[in-house]
Amino acid sequence: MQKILVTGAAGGVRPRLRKLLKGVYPSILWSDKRTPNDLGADENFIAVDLADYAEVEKIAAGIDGIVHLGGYSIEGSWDTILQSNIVGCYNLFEAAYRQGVKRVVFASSNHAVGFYRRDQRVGVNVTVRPDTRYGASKAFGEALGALYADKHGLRVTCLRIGNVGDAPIDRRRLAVWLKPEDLVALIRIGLEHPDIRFEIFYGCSDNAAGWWDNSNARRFGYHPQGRAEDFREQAMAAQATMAPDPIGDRFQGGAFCSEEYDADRKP
Ligand code: 15L
Repeated sequence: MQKILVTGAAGGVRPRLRKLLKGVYPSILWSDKRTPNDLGADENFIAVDLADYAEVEKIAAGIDGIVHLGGYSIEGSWDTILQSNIVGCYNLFEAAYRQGVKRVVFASSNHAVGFYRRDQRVGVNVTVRPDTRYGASKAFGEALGALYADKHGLRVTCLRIGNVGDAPIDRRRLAVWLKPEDLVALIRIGLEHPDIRFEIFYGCSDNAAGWWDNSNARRFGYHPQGRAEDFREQAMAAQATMAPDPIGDRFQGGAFCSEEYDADRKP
C-alpha cells in the first residue's frame, strides 16, 4: 500500500487518526466536502462531494487503498442519508472498482445492528437490525462491499465501529468503546492482510462488558490494546448524570434506538 485515500477528513476521527497514520503509508490523501481546520502544511487534501460521481472517480485515480470514513455519521433526514451515505457510498465503491483500487476499508457502524438487545451477544453473521436510517445506510454499505468483493475482486473490510474516543464516556460506551490505536490496527489489517477478501469486524477494544463476538477480527491477528474496564469509574460517574432512557437502555444502539421510537404504541 503506497497511496491511501481517507475520506471523511473533516469528521471527528481524523484528529487522532492523522497522528497515528503518520509515516505508516508513504502517501495519504485526505478528502471531505469541508476542509478540516487542522490541516497541516505537509498534508494532502482535496475537497470532494461524495454525491458527485465524477469527482469521486478523480480522487480514486492512482490510489491503492481507501479508508472510507466519509458520509453522515449520525441519524439524519432521509435526503441527507440518501445523498451522503447511499449515493456517496455507491459512488465510492464504483469509483474504486473503475479506477483499479485494490482495497477498501469501510467505516460501517454498530448502528447497523443496534436493535439487538443488550443481553444478546452478536457475531458478524447475524441479520442486520439497523436502529436508524443511518444504521440502514451502513448495512447498505456493507452489502455493497460484499457485492464489489464477490463480483469484482475488490478486497473489502467493513468495520462496525462502536465509539472512537480516548476513553469510554458512559455505561454503553464501556461495551462499545474503540481506542484510536485499535482502530488503526483494524484499518491496517484491512489494508494489508494478505487473506482479506470480504470481512466484517467489530470496531471495539478489549471491553469486558461488550456484546460482540469479535473472533473474526482476532482470526486476522487483531489484539486490541484498550481495556474499557480501566475507565469504569469515570464512565459510571458520567452515566449517573444522565437521564434514564427506557428504550435506549434496552438495546445496543442506545439513544439511536429511542429516537423516533413508537413500536410499543402500535396495537
Ligand atoms: C456512530 O456510528 C456515530 O458515528 C458516533 O457519532 C457515535 O454516536 C457512535 O456511533 C456510538 O454508537 O456511540
